[in-house]
Amino acid sequence: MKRGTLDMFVKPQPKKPKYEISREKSHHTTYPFSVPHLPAPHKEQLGFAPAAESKVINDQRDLDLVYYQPYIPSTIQASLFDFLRQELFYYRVRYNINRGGIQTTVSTPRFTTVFGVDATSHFTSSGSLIDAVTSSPVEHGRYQCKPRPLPQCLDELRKLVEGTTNETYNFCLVNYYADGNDSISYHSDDERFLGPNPAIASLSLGARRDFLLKHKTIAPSGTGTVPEPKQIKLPLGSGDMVLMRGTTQANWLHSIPKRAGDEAKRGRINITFRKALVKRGTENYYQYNVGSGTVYKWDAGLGKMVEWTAQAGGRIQRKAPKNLKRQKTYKTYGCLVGPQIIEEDKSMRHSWAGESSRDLNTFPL
Ligand SMILES: O=C(O)CCC(=O)C(=O)O
Repeated sequence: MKRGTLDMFVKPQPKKPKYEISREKSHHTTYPFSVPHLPAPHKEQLGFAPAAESKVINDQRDLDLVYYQPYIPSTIQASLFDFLRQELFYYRVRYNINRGGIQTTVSTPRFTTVFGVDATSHFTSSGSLIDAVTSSPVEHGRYQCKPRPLPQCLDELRKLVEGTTNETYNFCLVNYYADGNDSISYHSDDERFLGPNPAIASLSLGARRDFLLKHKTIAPSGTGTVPEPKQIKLPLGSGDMVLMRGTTQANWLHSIPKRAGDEAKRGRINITFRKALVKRGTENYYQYNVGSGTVYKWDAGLGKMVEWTAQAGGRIQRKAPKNLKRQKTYKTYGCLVGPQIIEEDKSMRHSWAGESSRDLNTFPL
């Protein structure tokens, strides 16, 4: 037997990507590694989006959704998922908060990454940050975080979605749910830095997962009982897009709950396009979606995200993160807590950070 043949059986072999890799790449000083441009067949097929007519869902109080089932053509749903999972860099963010005087570590139960900058600044085509009004370079210290421009592959999607939804976006948040244990708890994207009635376009790729919506608590009026709006479940499949607009964020909460079963094991990517108006939005999005932690990259041979470092030409494989052991349900906040580590509850994060616009009658920027 030839030397190396045995190795083939022992070592996991890198799998060939199921998409054509473009030679052109997006580079930026803030990227841990460069990101290939969208494969040409993807770009071509995106010309056929939206792949289905949209359905407006506004038959419930304060709800205004536009649902495309699907938005991304079926010809590229799977390979676009593979491409974005393989080529982007992800984070598993942990952050500390002080809850009632106790230092607690919050662990985000999914991989995240983010690109963009709020409306007070722009990126030039060469990747420099300039002031949106004066066009001079952004002064040192405007941001504590390091904003990143959208790589070409996500910028192409942004332009497409802007054209369809008639809205403009300056942020792209990406979630990767590795399996059914990854989730996002009930929250609304109602931060003040998004302005009143923000439009958020949300694209799904990969495993089908339930998207649940429920109305925020309605205070009883003096004139009798208010009919409780029904909860909604949209079984988001690969390629689907939901536009949440109007009064939806101010009044409704949404979540992707944990799931058992094989479908969720396929992994799911969610991409949201949003528009942050002020620099607080930039700080918030980078803090909670990049943090200060380790970079993760998909390892096709191992079939999981692995820690990535620039040393040794890129990949250093360490243990993939294990989901935190559930220890106790913390009823008040509806999330899982261990001794001092809890899984993220986005709604808690906003109110603790004083960023929720829920209890404000005005809209201070
Ligand atoms: O994964 C999804 O569909 C929802 C993501 C979400 O709610 C968020 O990023 O705020």
